[in-house]
Amino acid sequence: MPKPVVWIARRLSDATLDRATRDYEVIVNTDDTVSTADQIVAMSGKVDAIIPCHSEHFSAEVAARLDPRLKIIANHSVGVDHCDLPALKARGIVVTNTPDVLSDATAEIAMLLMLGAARHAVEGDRLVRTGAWDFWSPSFMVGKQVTGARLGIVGMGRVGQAFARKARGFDMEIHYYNRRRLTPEQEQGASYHASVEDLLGHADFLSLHCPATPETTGLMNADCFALLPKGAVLVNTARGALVDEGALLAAIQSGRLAAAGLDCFQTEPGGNPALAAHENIFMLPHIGSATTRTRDAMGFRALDNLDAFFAGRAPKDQL
Ligand code: 8YV
Repeated sequence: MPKPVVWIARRLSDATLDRATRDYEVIVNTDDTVSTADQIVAMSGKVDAIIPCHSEHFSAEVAARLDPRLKIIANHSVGVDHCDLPALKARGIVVTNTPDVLSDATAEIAMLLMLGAARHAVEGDRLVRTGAWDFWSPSFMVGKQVTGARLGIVGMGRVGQAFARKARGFDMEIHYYNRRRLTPEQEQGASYHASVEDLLGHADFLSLHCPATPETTGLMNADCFALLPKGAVLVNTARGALVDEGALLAAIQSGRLAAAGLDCFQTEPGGNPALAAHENIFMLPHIGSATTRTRDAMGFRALDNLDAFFAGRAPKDQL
């Protein structure tokens, strides 16, 4: 039987490409560019499966135009907000993602952003790097202490729980909002809040870990920023769509927020120049899961899903 044909839409890790090439007939986008809707539609007529990243958009309009040859989209991402799931389902296309394997790497970036935002990492680095560091005083670059502070987590799924585990190493008091309350075993002493609004007043640091959906888009708006304790710090490693960036800017300018740490933005790639003007916003270019180990694990998880599908089994991560 001929091997299924798989389009790998971005340059995945070498180990992933080696395994994919061993088991499938593979077409790799070696240019590593983001494909347009027309390019995705054109490729769908040549392949049985696609492994895309969050950068390839499968909107309802794209889904309607996909070639019937395409049977499965095995995402190399845990987030699937770039896929219109009902529209793909209506076309009979199976969609999978890569949960679990990126939780620790993403939680590490959340920790980096939280610490960096709290302790003036951007300004401090700039001062030393540019030779502008010509002064020291006990009142110089005084930050906000993370140890023992209250951490609010919105979305206590795999990444949220991984971040809570790491934050416990800093003796943080964990508060969370989640659609469903966790079991006491999963909570590990964290305090549950039945709404985001209830949570916010308890969050000296607030970290977002929920998916971007129509319900969570613009979740952090002006009203929500106003409910945070004055001088709170926002961390976002989930999706840019969760934050109203105009409201974030206003909260930084008013001092309602002392700082923010962001790995994702409404516009990606690119970010937001108005936010970039503030050194108390520590920013990274969507690299939460970008470690060698995690990239391999994400690629392998996507391939595990393909293997199951083409062996006639339900993929573990079918959505
Ligand atoms: C990835 C992500 O870098 O998994 C996700 O949802 O946003 C990131 O971890 C990206 O999607 C890789 O495809």
